[in-house]
Amino acid sequence: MITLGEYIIAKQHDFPEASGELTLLLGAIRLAAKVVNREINKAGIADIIGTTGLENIQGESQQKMDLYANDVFKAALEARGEVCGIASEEEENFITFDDKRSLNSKYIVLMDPLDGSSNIDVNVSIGTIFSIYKRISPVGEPVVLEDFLQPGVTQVAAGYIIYGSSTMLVYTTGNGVHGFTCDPSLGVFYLSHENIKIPTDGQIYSINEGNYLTFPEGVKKYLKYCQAIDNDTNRPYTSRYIGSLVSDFHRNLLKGGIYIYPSTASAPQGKLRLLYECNPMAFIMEQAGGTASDGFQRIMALKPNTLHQRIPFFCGSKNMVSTVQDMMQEHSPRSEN
Ligand code: AHM
Ligand code: MG
Repeated sequence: MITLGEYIIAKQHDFPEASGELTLLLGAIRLAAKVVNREINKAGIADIIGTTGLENIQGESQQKMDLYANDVFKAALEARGEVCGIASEEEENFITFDDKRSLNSKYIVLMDPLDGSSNIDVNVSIGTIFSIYKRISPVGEPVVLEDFLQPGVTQVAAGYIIYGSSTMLVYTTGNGVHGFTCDPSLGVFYLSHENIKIPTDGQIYSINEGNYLTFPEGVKKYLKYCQAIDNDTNRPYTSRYIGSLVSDFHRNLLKGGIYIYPSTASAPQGKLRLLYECNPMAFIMEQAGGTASDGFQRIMALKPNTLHQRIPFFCGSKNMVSTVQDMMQEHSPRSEN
């Protein structure tokens, strides 16, 4: 039985220049995950479900647990002094940690502290998503916006925690994707899924089909393709949509499938955030052998413009994403001209 802490230290040797800072940083995330997990597990009996009556910067209603998780991760990251700044889906602006030790650290963290949190009231799995970069501003100075607007290809590490029927932490540092399951009696994460690979061809598609009428033509065509009967390709595929990105992603990662959140009439750029949701999931997906795209281009190659930027997201088994991309291309305004 290998614990997450032991595994991270063992893997540190993959990086000859490693100073141990990333190891401590991942340790802070692991600790915050355990605290949030404990609170989520008693959500039904404590006064922590429901909304705060407030909205976040994107005009979405904030759940009490959104804010709680945000505070826990922020405090854990600040306390260890291994991070010079963070940006969060729940914060309007990025935050500088300005004690001397933090200012001298080289890492920044971007996070969605509690994704899919509207599912908490009904006891459905939710998650935390995080992404780690090296700052580009000089060490010793406060972080600047440009530190956070780096393309996903520069990520040093990314991961998620899924608070589900069991709690798991899945992460990559660019050397494969590894999953750890929490033993609740000990509060310890043990290695349970080493080197996860997504099947090249999957049979599950995950999308909020209620928005069908305003999907791009390429997506509509792909959905009809998924539903068509064809023995050779095992179609029709199975439709599964929890409405909790981490859970939908995790299932598809293990079983093979595609997750799509395209542009819709009410969300012309899609709903998901490039920095807090799409880039980290794209890094994990690529490391597992899959693909993540905005329908046309690789997600991780995009240069972000703003902290809370949204982007259409097509992510999963390589051949599935490639098929839908071809259909998007075929129906793009450029190819129709
Ligand atoms: P959130 O960050 O506000 O929780 O929103 C993201 C969530 C994802 O977890 C999920 O995949 C998606 O929103 C569901 O959206 P919809 O209800 O429009 O299908
Ligand atoms: Mg989210």
